[in-house]
Amino acid sequence: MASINDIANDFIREEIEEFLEEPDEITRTIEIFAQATPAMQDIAAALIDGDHHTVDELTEAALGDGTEALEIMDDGLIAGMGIVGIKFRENFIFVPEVLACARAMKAGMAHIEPILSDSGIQPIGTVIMGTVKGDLHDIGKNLCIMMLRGAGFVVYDLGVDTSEDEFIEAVEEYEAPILGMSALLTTTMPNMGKTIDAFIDEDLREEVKIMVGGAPVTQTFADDMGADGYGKDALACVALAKQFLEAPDEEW
Ligand code: B12
Repeated sequence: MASINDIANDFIREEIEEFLEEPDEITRTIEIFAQATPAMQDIAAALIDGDHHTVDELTEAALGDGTEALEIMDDGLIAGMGIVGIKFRENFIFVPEVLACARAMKAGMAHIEPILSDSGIQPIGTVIMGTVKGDLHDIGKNLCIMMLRGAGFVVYDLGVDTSEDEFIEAVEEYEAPILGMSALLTTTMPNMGKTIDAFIDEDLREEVKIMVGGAPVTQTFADDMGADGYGKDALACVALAKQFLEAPDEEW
């Protein structure tokens, strides 16, 4: 088992010691950062600090040094956002600070997006993606979109606060066989189920495979609302979309 002293970055160690209280979260966070390189820890630290200039510079430098875009995404950006999420939940920081961290996340993503989105292969299928009505969180959805594009999917991004009608119109307009919905709030999660019901009402449910995701969403919730699949992260999102294409009639 990794120890906090396996983490090279002083700021990350202090953040864990000062702000994390749940034993399992402490263990998980230490494991994540102990296996990350010092350069990735520095990116995460700058993100936690809401310093978009430094995230921008360090991400560019890491790519220049040959670090894989996926490693930067997982060990730097997402790992940093994990600590931000815990501090926000425990009221150590508030919306303005989280917005600064989100801006820093986007500064890093701007560098890795062209790499992850550039598949260089023939398009393999079309996916509609959006964050559900009432929900403005788009970081996770955007990561999924990058990875889908990198895997060769054509993705139409409906953005945030997407209504049932907007999802239906997009699926019809682009004749998309796959729809992905993201939700980060327990209050907006039910809008996924409402959207699925709207597809049923329009007699379009058989035309599209629907996958769902977002931090509070679970496999059980996805099953209960009648989704075809649930993905815990961007890699799972791509895997699901590929499965839907390869065997469209199977249950997932
Ligand atoms: C950043 C953030 C914000 C930013 C959003 C900026 C942006 N452009 O997205 C801002 C500051 C705007 C914000 C606002 C609010 N937020 Co907020 N936010 C967060 C935070 C800290 C991080 C979310 C994030 O980006 N995570 C990183 C990404 C990479 O992870 P992810 O989104 O889960 O996505 C991954 C997977 O879930 C999956 N995935 C995502 N979508 C999909 C879709 C498919 C199809 C698939 C297969 C997979 C998949 O793949 C992704 C990549 O790996 C979370 C904390 C948390 N633990 O999640 C709170 C959190 C979600 N927010 C919360 C709250 C309460 C709010 C506000 C209500 C606060 C307020 N008082 O105003 C508002 C709501 C605004 C609104 N109407 O949406 C709560 C929600 C609690 C709850 N039970 O519902 C959380 C959990 C914080 C907490 N209290 O613990 N927030």
